[in-house]
Amino acid sequence: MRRMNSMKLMVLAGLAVLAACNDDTVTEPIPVPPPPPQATVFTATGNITAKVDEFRNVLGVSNGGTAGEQPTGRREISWDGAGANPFNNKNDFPADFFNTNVKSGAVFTTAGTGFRNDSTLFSEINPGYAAQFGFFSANKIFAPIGSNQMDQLFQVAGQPTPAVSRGFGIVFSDVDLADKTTIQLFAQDGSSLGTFAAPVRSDAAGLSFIGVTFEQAIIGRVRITLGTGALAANANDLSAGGTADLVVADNFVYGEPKKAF
Ligand SMILES: [Ca+2]
Ligand SMILES: [Ca+2]
Repeated sequence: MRRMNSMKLMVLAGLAVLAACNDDTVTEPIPVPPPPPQATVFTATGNITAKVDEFRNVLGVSNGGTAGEQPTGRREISWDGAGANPFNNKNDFPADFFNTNVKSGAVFTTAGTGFRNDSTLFSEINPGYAAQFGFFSANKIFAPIGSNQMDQLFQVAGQPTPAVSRGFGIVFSDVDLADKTTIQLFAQDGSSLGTFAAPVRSDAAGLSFIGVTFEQAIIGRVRITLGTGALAANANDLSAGGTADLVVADNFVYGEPKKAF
C-alpha cells in the first residue's frame, strides 16, 4: 500500500510537471489606452481680471484679426468693436462674423433662432435685464437667441478651413446656479474632452470666468451652455421672480486656431 501511494504521488508529480511544461500560452500584454489629455482649468468670480489675464498669458500674444494661421498666441472676441455696430441690438448677428468681417477663426451655431450682440444689457428684450447683467469689456455683451446653448467651431483665420485650438475661456454674467453654465469641449473626432462649469457669481456685479487649456491644439468644438433658459420678453431671471437662471456672455478667449488634420 505504501509503495502504491508513492507511485501515485510520483505519477501525479509527473503530470503536474507535464501540465506546467504544456502551459506555453504566451500572455499578451493588455493594451493600455492612452491617458486622457490633461486639462488645465482656470476659474474666477468677483474680480476676474487677474485670472483672465493669466489665461491670456498662457495662450500667448494676441493675434487680433490677423488673417492666416499664426504660429502661437490667442484670439479674443470682446463684442465691442465698431465693425459690429450695424448688427448691434438685433437678433441676427452673423454666425460667421468673426471669421469673415473680422478674421479671428470663430464661427457659431445654435439650435435657437440667432445671436445678439447687445449694448443695452439686453434691456430692449426685457427691461428687467438691465438690473441682471453686466459686462467685462465695455460695453457690449452677447447671447444666443431662442436657446441657451450655442457652439463655437474653429477655422483657420479668414479661411473656411476646419481648425483646432489648445484652449478656450469665456466670461459669463449672472451665473446663479452651480454646474448649469458650462463649456463642453470636443475633439475633432467628436469625442468629449470634458465639461467644465463656470463658478456661481460671488457678488452683485456677477461675472464668472471658466477657461481650459491643453498642451496641444485638440479642441475642435465648444458647446456653451448659458444657464437654464433663453432670453425672452416674458422670461425673468430666477433672482427676479422667474423660473430659469438666465446667463449671458462677454469675452471669448481661445488659442490660435490651427489647421486640423
Ligand atoms: Ca464686451
Ligand atoms: Ca442668472
